[in-house]
Amino acid sequence: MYGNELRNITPNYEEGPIYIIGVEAGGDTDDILTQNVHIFNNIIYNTVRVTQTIYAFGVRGDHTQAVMIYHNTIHNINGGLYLHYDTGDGSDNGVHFRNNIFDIPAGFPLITDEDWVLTGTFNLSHNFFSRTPEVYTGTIYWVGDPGFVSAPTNLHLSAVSPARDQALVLTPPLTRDFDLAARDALPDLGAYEYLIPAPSKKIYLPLIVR
Ligand SMILES: [Ca+2]
Repeated sequence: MYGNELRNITPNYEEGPIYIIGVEAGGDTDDILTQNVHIFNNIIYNTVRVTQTIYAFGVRGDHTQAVMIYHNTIHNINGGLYLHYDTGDGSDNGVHFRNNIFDIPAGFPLITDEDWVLTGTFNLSHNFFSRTPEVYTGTIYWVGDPGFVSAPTNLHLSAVSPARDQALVLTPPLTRDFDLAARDALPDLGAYEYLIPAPSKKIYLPLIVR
């Protein structure tokens, strides 16, 4: 799942939490694995909470392998990640969050952990958070203003964004961004690669004839 723009979502359900994107798996030992799921280069922004918290991602850790959630840009949503875990059987250590930007307003959760998931079930690194998450920061992360050009209308990174050139290079590398522009050798966090503007002036050399 990639290249989606999910915005202005205002679901109103009595029971929560609500996920914009959900990865669910079975909770019993003989349930099938949820595996080889790739969710990347999506932009998710501007939801309005009615009754229940709306999270960008809801992910269940049971029976998961190679669930990869990377290079997504999240802005102005009432929740970042909702993680939960029930009764996995030990093969369930494969949800990876890498190279995402979670720009969540103050007063709303960046990460909610329903069941205090087992160490190793969820793997986070190289994510950018608007502040320090409540749980599971991961090994390498950044906190602060991601430096968008003009949120929410333009979630590209500005020239001074601290999210530029910080991404973990994946295997195989992700070669394109949300706009299908080429990512460079030092990929940026989030859905967009910052493109160095082309020179705006042309240089004319003197023509010499002999
Ligand atoms: Ca770059």
